[in-house]
Amino acid sequence: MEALKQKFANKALPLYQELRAASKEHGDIKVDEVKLSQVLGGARGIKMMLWETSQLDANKGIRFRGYSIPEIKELLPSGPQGEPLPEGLFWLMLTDEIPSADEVKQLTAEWHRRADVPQQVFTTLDSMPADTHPMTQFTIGVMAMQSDSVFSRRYAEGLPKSEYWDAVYEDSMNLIARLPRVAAYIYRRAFKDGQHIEPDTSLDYSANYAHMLGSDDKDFRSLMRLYLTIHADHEGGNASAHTVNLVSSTLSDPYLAFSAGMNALAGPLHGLANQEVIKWIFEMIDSLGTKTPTKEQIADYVQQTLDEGKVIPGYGHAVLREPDPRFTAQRRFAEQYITDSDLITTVWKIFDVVPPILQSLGKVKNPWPNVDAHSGALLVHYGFSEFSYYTVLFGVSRAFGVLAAGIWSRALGMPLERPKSVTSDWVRQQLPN
Ligand code: HAX
Repeated sequence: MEALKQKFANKALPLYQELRAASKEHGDIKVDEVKLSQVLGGARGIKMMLWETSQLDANKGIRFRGYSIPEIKELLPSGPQGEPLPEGLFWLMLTDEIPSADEVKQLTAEWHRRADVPQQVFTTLDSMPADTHPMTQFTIGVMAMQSDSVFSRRYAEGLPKSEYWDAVYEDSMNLIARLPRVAAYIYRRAFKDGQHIEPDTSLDYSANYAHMLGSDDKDFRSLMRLYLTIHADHEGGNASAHTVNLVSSTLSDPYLAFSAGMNALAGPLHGLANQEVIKWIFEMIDSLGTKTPTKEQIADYVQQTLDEGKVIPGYGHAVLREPDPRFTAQRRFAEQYITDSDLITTVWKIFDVVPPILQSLGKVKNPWPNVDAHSGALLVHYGFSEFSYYTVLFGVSRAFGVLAAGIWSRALGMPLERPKSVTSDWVRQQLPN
C-alpha cells in the first residue's frame, strides 16, 4: 500500500469506530436548532454534515485542519519561490499531518504515474464546438473518464462496505492526477487553436499545469501553486462541496460526484464569480474610457450596477463576515511579485470603495471581498485574459478538498444524505394565529 493510503487508513479506521459509538451512545445530543428563517433562507448555518478536511470561521476565514493560510504558507513544503505546493495540502487534509518535502515529492510522482488520460476524453471534447463554455467542457471531460471508475467496477463485483474508501481513494487519486491535462486541453482547444502541450513530468503538479496551459514563467508557476492551494477547500456547506457530498452519499463514484459539484461551481453566485468579476471590471473600464479609474468613478459605476438590480461580483459571502483571507493572500502575492499593474491597482481601489456602499444598503451581511475579487486580475497580468476559463482553474483546485473529504466520508461509513423538506402549508401551520 502506498504511504499516503496507509497513513490515511491508520487514522480513519479507528475514527470510524469512535464516531459509530458516539452516535449510538450519545445520538440524542442536540447540536443545533433550526429557525424558520433558515428553512426559507438557503439553510444558512444549519449544522448537518461531517467534513474533516477544513472548517470555515465567519471572522477568521478558512482553516485547513486548523491551519490558517499564512500558517499553511509557512509550514507546507513549497516551490522554489516559497509558495506552498497543493500536494502538501492534499496530504494534510487526508492525514491531518504536515508532510515532509520527501512525502510531497512522492505524491507528485504518484500523480504523474496516474496522469494518463484515456483517448476517449479528447475525442469527446473534440466533438463539441470549441466555444462551448469551458466549465461545460470540463464536466463533460470528467464524465468521459467515468467508465474508468475503480469504485463502479468493484461495486458491481460485490465490494464490501468496509472497502468503499479504498476504491474511492483510487478513483480520487486518478482523477486529481488527470485533471490538469484535461483542463489544459480544454484551454488550448478553446483559445489556442488546439495546439496542445505535452506534460512535463519533471515538474510539480502546479508547474506542470501552468506548462500545459502555455506558460513556463516562474512567477506564474508560483501563482498556480498558491492558487491551487487556497481554492482547494472551504468546509462542506458551500454549493460545490455539498453537491459532491450529496451525490457521493448515494455511492455514485467520484467522477459522477465531482462533475456534479463542478456544475454547482459553474453558477455566478459561486465559482463563476471569478469570471464575472473581471468581466465587470473590463466593462467598467470600457464604460469609463480609462484604465485608471478614480475611486469616485468606481463608486458611480458600483451604484449604477446596483441600480440595474445586479450584485457586485466578488463581494459578499454566505458565511464570512470579514475580508476573505484568500483575497488577502492573493493581494500579498501581487504586492510581492507585481509592480505597476493598472488592473491590480483598480482591484485594490474597488476594495476601498465597495464595502461602504454595500454596508449603506443595510441588507448585505458581508460587504467584504471574497476569493473571486482578486484572482482574475492576477491571471490577466500573466497573460491569461480568457475569463470564461477561470472557473476551470478553481475547479481543478476544488478537486483536492472535495475528493479528500469524499474518501473520508466513505471511510467513516457516512450514509445516504436525506434531509427533510416542508411545504408552504406546513410553514403556515407553524405561524401564530
Ligand atoms: N452585491 C449586491 N447585493 C448583495 C451582494 C453583493 N455583492 N451580496 C449580497 N447582496 C444582497 C443579496 O442579494 C440579498 O439581497 P435581497 O435580500 O434583495 O435578495 C441581501 O444582500 C442579503 O444577502 P446576504 O445574506 O448578505 O448574502 P447571501 O448569503 O444571501 O449570499 C452571496 C451570498 C455570495 C451569494 C452574495 O453575497 C452575492 O451574490 N455576492 C456576489 C457574487 C459572488 O461574489 N459570489 C461568490 C461568493 C464566493 C464563492 O462562493 N466563490 O466561489
